[in-house]
Amino acid sequence: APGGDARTTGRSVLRRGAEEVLERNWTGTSTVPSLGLYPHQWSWDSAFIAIGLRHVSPRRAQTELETLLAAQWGDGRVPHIVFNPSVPLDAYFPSPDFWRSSTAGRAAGAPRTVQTSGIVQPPVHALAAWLVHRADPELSRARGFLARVYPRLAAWHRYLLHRRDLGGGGLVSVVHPWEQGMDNAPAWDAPLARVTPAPARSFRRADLDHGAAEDRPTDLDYGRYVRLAAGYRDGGYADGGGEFAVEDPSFNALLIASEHALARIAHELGAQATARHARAERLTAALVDRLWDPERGLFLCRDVRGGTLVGERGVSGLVPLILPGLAREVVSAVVRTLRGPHFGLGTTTRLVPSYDLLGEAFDPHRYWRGPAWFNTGWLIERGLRLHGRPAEADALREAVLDTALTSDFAEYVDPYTGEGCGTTGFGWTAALTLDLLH
Ligand code: 9WN
Repeated sequence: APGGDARTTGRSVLRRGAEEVLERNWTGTSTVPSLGLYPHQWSWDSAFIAIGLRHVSPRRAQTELETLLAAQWGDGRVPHIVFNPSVPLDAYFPSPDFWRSSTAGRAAGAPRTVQTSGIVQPPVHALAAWLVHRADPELSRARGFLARVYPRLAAWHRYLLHRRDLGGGGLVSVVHPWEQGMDNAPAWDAPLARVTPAPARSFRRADLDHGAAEDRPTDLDYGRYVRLAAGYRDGGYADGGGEFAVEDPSFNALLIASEHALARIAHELGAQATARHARAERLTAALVDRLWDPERGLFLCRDVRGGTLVGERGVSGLVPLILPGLAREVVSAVVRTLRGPHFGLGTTTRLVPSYDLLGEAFDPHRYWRGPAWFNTGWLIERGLRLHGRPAEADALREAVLDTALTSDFAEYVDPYTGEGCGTTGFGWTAALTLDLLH
């Protein structure tokens, strides 16, 4: 049919476009999220990028993860940014002279030769490593890929589970909104309100050279981000005492999914896997116990310092749909919420907004306060498929692919119109497009 031909052509244009973005953003050892706005290596970006890159070059996908893991700290943390020394200091803020990892992070075992940030990002890496391995098991075995990354991934999870259980209930806390990856999500507003912002004059934002101010976090948010990060640094990046600690559903769900992947990796390497699967199941139970809200039909963030659940509905609360061990009634409730008025999937929207369409803080263009992002779209698509909802998964996949093409691989888009926001040529948008095309 002529319609079918047009679609096939459209898809091959999309595939070529996505491959070109990954090619342009490749530095030789890793892929930058964006040439202008984010010119270094980011932790969870690299995991998502490797998941797409495995379809283009399994070797490059392995290298992507190996480069990131080579910057791991002695205490097991995987830093959220690995800085490229050939990029000028003022190209991104906060730069290496802010984090001072090799001096301030000495006690925590920061690497000496490479500069990094001192906070972390969501642990998508073991999941990515497993998917990368499966793309070309022969090459992976020949290079000893899994055998080399396994101990590092295990130490990473150990760090999170042992040093970051700040609420004492078995889940991991983030100590900075940048760690969770959805930087200005409205769920952070209440816990962040306790943090005195650093004066706007005390730092210079480089992001505004590349992105429209209306699409980015506000100066007030930045003041608080800077104050929190500086406090963590000045305490030698030791965990426990900070004024911000939040248990987030997406961060913990990604850890659980990665723990299941680590079990598969262990099994592939001939080691014991059952203890890891069991741990993932215990963590799933803790997630439901501590963060599930049956009335709202989604997971919430727990403000550990304030001792309360935060009543905001965000996409983070839907991401646990990726978990295999979720009870049937929880799955049904999450899907109902996804399709209901707060997220509108299949009715008022074709993509998943990052925040409640009916929420007071909703803004269709401002970063994580409404726009649809491609990594969360990919995760929800995977969750729908896992839980036997192929029609909904297919519809979401089509919408994500169409929007990637029309927005030129935007960083995020207006959830109603699909209009691109932030930057274009964005790494994980291109990579996850490729993965959905396969
Ligand atoms: C701070 C790189 C990163 C993503 C985050 C996204 C944004 C950084 C920023 O860009 O955060 O880490 O400067 O705004 O929120 O999820 O990893 O793409």
